[in-house]
Amino acid sequence: MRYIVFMIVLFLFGSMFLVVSVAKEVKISPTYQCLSPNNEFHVNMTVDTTEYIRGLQFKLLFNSSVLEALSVEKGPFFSDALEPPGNTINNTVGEIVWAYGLTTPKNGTGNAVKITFGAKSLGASMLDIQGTSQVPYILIDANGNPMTEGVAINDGNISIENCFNPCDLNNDGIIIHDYNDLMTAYKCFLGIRNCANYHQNWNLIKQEYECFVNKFK
Ligand SMILES: [Ca+2]
Repeated sequence: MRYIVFMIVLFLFGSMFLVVSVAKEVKISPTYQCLSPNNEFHVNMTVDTTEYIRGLQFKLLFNSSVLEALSVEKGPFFSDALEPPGNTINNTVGEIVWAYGLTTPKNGTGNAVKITFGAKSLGASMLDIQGTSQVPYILIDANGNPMTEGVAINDGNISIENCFNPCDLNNDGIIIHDYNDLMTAYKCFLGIRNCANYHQNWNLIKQEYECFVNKFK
């Protein structure tokens, strides 16, 4: 019996290690933003890797009739990264092709790239992260080779419209059980944030609570 328990524990630890050891992810955060036209906003490309990486190379596709890419900058996770020549923003086709190389390989989690967009007109755009012909899986390993094992890639979505939803104060598309909306309502109530009609308006706090528990009509 003890032996079986020991084997089960060993198996569980083993599978945990397996899950941890292969974790490699590149994602756009936040995953969803709703904005009004003529706004500038930014998204982060977040890297999460237990394996050491020496850089990344990606193509990001967007809807060029809705968005205009204004700049691509290093995020804090890539603060010591170098930029090879050949990085381009193409606002005609809606494509960013970019690469960064790290002087010292690193692992961990953080914002590697910050991309600023301008919202041109009403509509929607996916922020579709892809590999390039040189680096199909986006990340480059510590030896400078493209990682060919699966890297989880999570794209972003942008919606340009008249976004105000009384149940979605932080405009992230999450309406029910969003603690951040509750906190926003509370900050508006206290006057820490400047929000139309919210200051000391107890009815709006109650309304946000009804949104939170999905009882707002
Ligand atoms: Ca929300």
